[in-house]
Amino acid sequence: QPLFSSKDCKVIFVLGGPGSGKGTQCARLVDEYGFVHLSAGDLLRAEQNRKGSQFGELIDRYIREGQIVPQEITIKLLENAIKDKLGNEAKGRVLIDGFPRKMDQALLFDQSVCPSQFVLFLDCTEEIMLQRLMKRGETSGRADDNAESIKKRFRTFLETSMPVVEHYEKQGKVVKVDSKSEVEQVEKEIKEALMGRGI
Ligand code: B4P
Repeated sequence: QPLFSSKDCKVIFVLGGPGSGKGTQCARLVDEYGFVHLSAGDLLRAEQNRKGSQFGELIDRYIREGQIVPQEITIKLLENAIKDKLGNEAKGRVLIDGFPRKMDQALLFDQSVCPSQFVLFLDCTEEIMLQRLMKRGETSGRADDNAESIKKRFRTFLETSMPVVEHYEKQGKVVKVDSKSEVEQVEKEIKEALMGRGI
């Protein structure tokens, strides 16, 4: 029995390669649609920096290496964040960006936290994603916005995260949007896609 009912808690996963625009686009959708936006990456970075966290070092290592942080940590952080933002009954719409990035996370979340509605998949090329991340790296201070980490993140995405997208595709749950163009254009296409899903 999942912790939250999918009748009350409407979960949309936002997936795409590193630099495909997940965080950027989610931030733009929040106000207009009344979504609560949770970023798996942001939650992990916040936990990493939290004083007294027992997972700080471990998270730092995984992020630097572009690897998937163990699901127990990520799922617990998401569960707490949902309760925090939506209350114990979790009534509302949630955009979860950068999650699930691995099959085990997808299955466990759908089974034990809340069955997701669908996946918004941002489709981009590695060439464009690399350019965006290197540019962000000039100012972000993020440990993983450098050429070496980015290469590893691309690999993890292809090997570990794409199977998740394929899993949901088989269930007819993937809404794919081209995210190669500029931010405003991508936003427009996402809105059209959401309308197509009755949102
Ligand atoms: P994330 O924090 O999710 O990082 P990301 O993939 O780079 O996406 P982000 O949302 O930040 O960037 P965006 O494309 O919007 O993950 C980082 C790491 O955390 C992972 O490698 C992993 O180690 C760990 N992690 C995260 N989730 C996990 C999970 N579920 N399980 C385990 N571990 C997990 O933007 C990138 C740049 O492009 C920005 O500078 C933006 O301004 C620019 N940009 C965006 N759209 C653009 C456009 N259309 N045109 C031009 N520039 C654009």
